[in-house]
Amino acid sequence: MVELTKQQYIDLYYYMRLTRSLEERLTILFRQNKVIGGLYRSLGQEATAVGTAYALSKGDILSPLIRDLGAMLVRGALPREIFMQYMAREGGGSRGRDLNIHIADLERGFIGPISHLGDMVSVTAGLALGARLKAKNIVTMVYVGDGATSTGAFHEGVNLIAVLNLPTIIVMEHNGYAFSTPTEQQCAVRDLIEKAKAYGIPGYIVDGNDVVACYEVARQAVDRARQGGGPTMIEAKTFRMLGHAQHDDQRYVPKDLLEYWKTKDPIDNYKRVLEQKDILKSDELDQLDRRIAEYLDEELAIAEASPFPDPASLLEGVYKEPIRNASSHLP
Ligand SMILES: Cc1ncc(C[n+]2csc(CCOP(=O)(O)OP(=O)(O)O)c2C)c(N)n1
Repeated sequence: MVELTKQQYIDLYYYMRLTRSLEERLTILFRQNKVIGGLYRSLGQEATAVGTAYALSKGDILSPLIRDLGAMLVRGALPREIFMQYMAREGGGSRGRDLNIHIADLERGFIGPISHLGDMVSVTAGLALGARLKAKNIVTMVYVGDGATSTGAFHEGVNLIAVLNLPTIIVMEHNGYAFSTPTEQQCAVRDLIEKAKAYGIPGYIVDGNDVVACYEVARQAVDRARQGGGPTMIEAKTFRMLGHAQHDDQRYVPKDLLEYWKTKDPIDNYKRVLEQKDILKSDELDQLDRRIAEYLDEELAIAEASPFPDPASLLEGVYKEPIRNASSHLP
């Protein structure tokens, strides 16, 4: 058992609520046509991202997925950065060159969540190996969806992590669907964690909607990795409560499945835990929600004040060496 302090219990709520409220604001911005490109939500999966990321320490590095905005917030990403990035503003991490949450900051310990289907497993292995060669004791964590666990890239990456006994935690977010494909149509095992045996890695299943359980299982894995015990695979059983992205109305998901998972909402259930444990009362939770809403108002105002990038700067920061005479490269 891992003991949590009162403040840690509150932090876990804060980051889940911040994630959801931030994504709700992004949905409004999307409908106002202010978001450039797609919008990907993590509704229903906030506990997995927040609980696991919260187990890391300063210096550790994680590789999030589009469903792991919560993990990035735990690592210190600011809502204003996320707003600016989605709205392609100059002040965003990629200065309008790339979209949604594709930003990275190794100082704060997160690399850019591209929509990888397993490819970042090897990258995270490389980070852990590099740190080992530099005698730095860090832990890396990589998130993969259920669909991604069926790719060759996933297999090669996990195998390498196992063989090198790297301090890497592989979090499999089993959210029922890969785009519109239910897990049973792309994978013959019921529990993805069965794959861990094939690699010789210890594996644990966790209720991905229980933030404390996610924290505990990740914390034990992180501690073990830091002491030289090697990698762990975690299967977080959760559900994607919205379509793949904003354009997808998920009509292929049976309604009763959604009804069932609605009763397991990670935030609603955790509110009850906090009240039962006498950590926060209902009015204190409401107060915290209001503070988060005000904070997001302020962050959005900052983001909206950021200009769009100057078109003349388009080629800056895209390649390592700026292309001086772009027209000479045209046919
Ligand atoms: C090689 C490759 N094929 C297809 C895609 C398009 N794509 C992006 S995410 C995704 C589904 C991923 O499903 P899963 O791994 O289960 O993650 P989830 O979206 O459910 O979190 C697909 C097909 C891609 N990014 N890369």
